[in-house]
Amino acid sequence: MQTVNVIGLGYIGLPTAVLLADAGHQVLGVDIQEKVVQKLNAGQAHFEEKGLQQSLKKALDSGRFKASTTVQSADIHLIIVPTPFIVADKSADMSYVQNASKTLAQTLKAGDLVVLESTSGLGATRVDVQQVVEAQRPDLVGKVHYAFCPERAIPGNTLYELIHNDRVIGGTTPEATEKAYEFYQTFIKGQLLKSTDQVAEMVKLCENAFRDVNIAYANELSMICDELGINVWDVIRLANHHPRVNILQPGPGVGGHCIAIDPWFIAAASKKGNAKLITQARQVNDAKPEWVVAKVAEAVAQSAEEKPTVGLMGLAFKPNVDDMRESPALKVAQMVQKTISANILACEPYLKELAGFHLVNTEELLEKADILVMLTDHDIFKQLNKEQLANKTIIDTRGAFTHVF
Ligand code: SAJ
Repeated sequence: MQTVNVIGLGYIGLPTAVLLADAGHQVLGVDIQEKVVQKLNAGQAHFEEKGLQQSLKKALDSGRFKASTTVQSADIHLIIVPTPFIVADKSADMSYVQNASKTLAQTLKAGDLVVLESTSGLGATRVDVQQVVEAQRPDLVGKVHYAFCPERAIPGNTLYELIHNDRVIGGTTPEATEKAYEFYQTFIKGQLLKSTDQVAEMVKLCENAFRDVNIAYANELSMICDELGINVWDVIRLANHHPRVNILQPGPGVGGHCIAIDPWFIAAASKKGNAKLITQARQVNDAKPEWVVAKVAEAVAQSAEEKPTVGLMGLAFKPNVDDMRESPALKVAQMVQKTISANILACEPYLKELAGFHLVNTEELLEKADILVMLTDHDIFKQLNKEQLANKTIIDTRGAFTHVF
């Protein structure tokens, strides 16, 4: 058993904290949001994630987890705070990481381990954590261990993936790597792969850039096929029968706080402009919502109704989650609302309300919409049958209804 500070109780921090408590560690979850801390201590998770509510309750009942707005002395310190995207220069806002490091510095002691898990720009472990701590605590130079250990969990299956996925652990020194390895071994069942902080930082970014580039390929194919009147879903399904081909799925664009953002950090790091493909992929995926809006405008123009009703299906950034971060579906919805003259209805089963939108349930959407735009393929939508979708113009950005038609 070790004492652990988990700084940042968001989508990854909170699940990590409760898993650590379950593994027998004494965990203090730290968050700057007083409301979140109160809610958690009252046994209420502040976002939706499979199994999280029960795990939080269990962790609180065990007495090994509590939330607080202040850090305490501990052996291990995990920094899992947001690194928001700065649109202007396409870089990561490291101020939360720096502030967490400053706060931590006050309680650190010789022999402690500080691990950065937040997705960060390259070099962050040394610049935004180690150097910030050492500036505050010159007495601890060379006495605290620093490592980068990125998470790989997918929202919607975070608790399972946090434990079962392999993880890369990169210390700024071999001792730090070793210390972090020993700690992560206490609760991770996947393989722990030892490396350096710099390699680990790049690994995290390039995994998401890999997905982005491959989704861009699928999105580009979808636009070419549409132009040529070819069914892209059939093309991809059949091409994927080749033993060495695995084309991803086109959609309305790429969202979330990872894949749509991390590739920019690689591009920013290459001062010689070598990130050409990575940059191009970002542009293809970022432009996809506009392409979808143009499709909606075309359908509205061709409609027999004078002012047709457009039904937007799903606003979350991907299926079966309530997460709206960087959602391309939401971007489409906002552009449709702003630029297209039609009655606009939106259906997002994971949201009760959304400013600026008239949210309806599936029944009302199906009853009223002349044009249906499938944006986020939640399971509830995929269950619709041919009769329910009859007599509607359908723009299916996800291929969710390929089994129906
Ligand atoms: N998407 C497509 N086509 C696809 C797959 C995804 O359009 O074939 C879209 C989704 O609809 C969504 C976006 O891409 O808008 C991203 O969704 P995702 O489910 O692929 O990934 P995220 O952002 O939820 O989580 C990713 C994961 N990274 C990789 O798969 C390499 C996850 O493992 C990481 O932990 C997470 O980023 C992160 O935190 O970096």
